[in-house]
Amino acid sequence: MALIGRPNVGKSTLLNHLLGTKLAATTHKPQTTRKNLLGILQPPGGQLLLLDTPGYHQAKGPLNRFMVEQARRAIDDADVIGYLVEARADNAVTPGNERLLKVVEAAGKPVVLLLNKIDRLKDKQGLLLQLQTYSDRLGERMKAAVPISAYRGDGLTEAVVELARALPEGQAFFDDDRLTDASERAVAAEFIREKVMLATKEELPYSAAVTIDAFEDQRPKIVRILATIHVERDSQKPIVIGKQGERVKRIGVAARRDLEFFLDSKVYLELHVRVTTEWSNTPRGLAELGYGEPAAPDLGALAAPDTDVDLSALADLSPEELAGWVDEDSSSDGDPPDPDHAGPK
Ligand SMILES: Nc1nc2c(ncn2[C@@H]2O[C@H](COP(=O)(O)OP(=O)(O)O)[C@@H](O)[C@H]2O)c(=O)[nH]1
Ligand SMILES: [Mg+2]
Repeated sequence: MALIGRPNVGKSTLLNHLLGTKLAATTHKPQTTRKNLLGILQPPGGQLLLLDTPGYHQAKGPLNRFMVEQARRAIDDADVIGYLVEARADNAVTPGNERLLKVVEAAGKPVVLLLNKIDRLKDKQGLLLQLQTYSDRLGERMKAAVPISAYRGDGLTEAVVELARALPEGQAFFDDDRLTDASERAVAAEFIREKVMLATKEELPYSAAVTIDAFEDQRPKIVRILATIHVERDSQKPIVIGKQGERVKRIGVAARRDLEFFLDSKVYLELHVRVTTEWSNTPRGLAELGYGEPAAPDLGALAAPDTDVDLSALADLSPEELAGWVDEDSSSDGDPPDPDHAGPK
């Protein structure tokens, strides 16, 4: 299932609280999450796959487009949508949520509405107005609505129960001790980026990215990590480094603390700051810093294309014959066209 919502509504906080450990980066700044991140919740006798997503917002520029595309893809792939909205005491739907609500309506999937940050809401009665609005709009698709505080933990058991109830039964995908499908390297990069965001206030908008240059796992002794913080412009470098390097040092100390907890090991962390000009403005720059298409085709790419050919004869083929067919197809014209040789311009 996918955790969907506007930037800053608390999706990543919810994921972390449910998993009982910090996995996703969370800050008070919008657009902290840039890429979908899978958390695997393992209640007794089941497995819930929760996809944390970037906030749904109006996309300007390649990085924002990538982020919104991630959220859309999560909606497409999910069996159930966990739709987070900020709890409020009236029936208003903010313009941002209105756009997202339309996407959720169009997806036609079961929705569990999660009204987050109830700890900040004084007038709990007013929640009913908000609930009614969403229930009118989503109709039967809305399977449940649960007021929660992702931060404090209120309502989370009920939220999980409702999400699990809305999910179809299926095979467990992962081993029962897995927390995520993301690599430790990827998580390390996110933890460091979170600390950069927290340490830089508004001076450095959203132009930092982190790559891991080396990850030497010498557990149980130590994990040695070398990472680069990429900024877009020369003027941003001193903002991250700080006076006599004090800021980057603080970033390192804070990131190392989280990493030692996550990796359950002593960690040696070395950070470098580099200007990677306009990395967020080109698809190539984005891909190089980890915001590109995954190397392996995703399920979307493997979906059967529309065809008017009668495929019923396939049913009579043995598996061996079928394998032969598939091979032959993919070596001739089954491959997607090479974008660099896509014919006359
Ligand atoms: N008061 C309150 N704050 C919350 C709650 N959940 C999240 N937050 C805060 O909202 C901000 C955004 O959280 P985050 O999880 O990064 O939001 P995301 O962008 O939806 O992933 C952070 O400062 C969180 O501490 C909650 O239940 N109550
Ligand atoms: Mg987030």
